[in-house]
Amino acid sequence: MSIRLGRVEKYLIKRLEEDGALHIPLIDPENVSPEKAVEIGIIAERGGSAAIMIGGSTVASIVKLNEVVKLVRENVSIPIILFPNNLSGISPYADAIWFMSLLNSLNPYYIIGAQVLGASAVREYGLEPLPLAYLIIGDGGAAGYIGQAQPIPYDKPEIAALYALAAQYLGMRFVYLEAGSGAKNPIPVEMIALVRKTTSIPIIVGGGLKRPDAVEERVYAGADIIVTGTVIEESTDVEKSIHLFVDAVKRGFSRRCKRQM
Ligand code: 1GP
Repeated sequence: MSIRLGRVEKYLIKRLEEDGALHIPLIDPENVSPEKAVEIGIIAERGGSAAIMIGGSTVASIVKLNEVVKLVRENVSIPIILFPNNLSGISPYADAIWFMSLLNSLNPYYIIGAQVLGASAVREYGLEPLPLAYLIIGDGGAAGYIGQAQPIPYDKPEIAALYALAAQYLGMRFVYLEAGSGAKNPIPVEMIALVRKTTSIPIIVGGGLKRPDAVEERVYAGADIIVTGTVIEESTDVEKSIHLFVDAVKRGFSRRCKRQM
């Protein structure tokens, strides 16, 4: 019996094959109104982002989450992927969910407890689960605090690489290096490069990415998917912001290709 990939995962893999690296904006329903979320979604789709992620470390209102996901779903056709902080991050209106385990948490609830409690809702809602290893790097902001992480130090890339390899061996199909929303320093390029060298699953990088050049360098180092949240939510020109990040991802990937030739 072979693993049958779902529609969203197939789509992501195909876009990765075609475009090399991808940009995904993250919308936190605690930070933006449903109308602003729709605006970001429409502009992101038009601007070349691959999907929309919806979630946040402190999402508590399932009503608010559902409202945002539903409205974005009605206006945008790229996939909506939930980024849950807990059971309150599961909405029936999305396409898929990062079915994630916070591998470096000290609390088993965030490694497997919430997943056990949430699995039947994921099935009942028809959400596509995307198996994801979630790793908190540095202080990890609210995600690190809430998830009771034992954060991987910025200057210990070898630990992140070993976690990522273990995740791959456990059958997880994506790994997320998380610096935390609004982090002062994004994930170091040396860490991304070592994780890339050590594993073959797609690497998602997020947290504290505010400048296109920082995004370009992280894609050049080996990141496959770049997630930006705060910088787009707070932007006064969402269109320009999305355009700059999508372009930076493209530049980073084309430089990586040239280096490999
Ligand atoms: C947080 O990695 C994401 O979970 C995005 O972080 O809000 O800093 O872009 P920012």
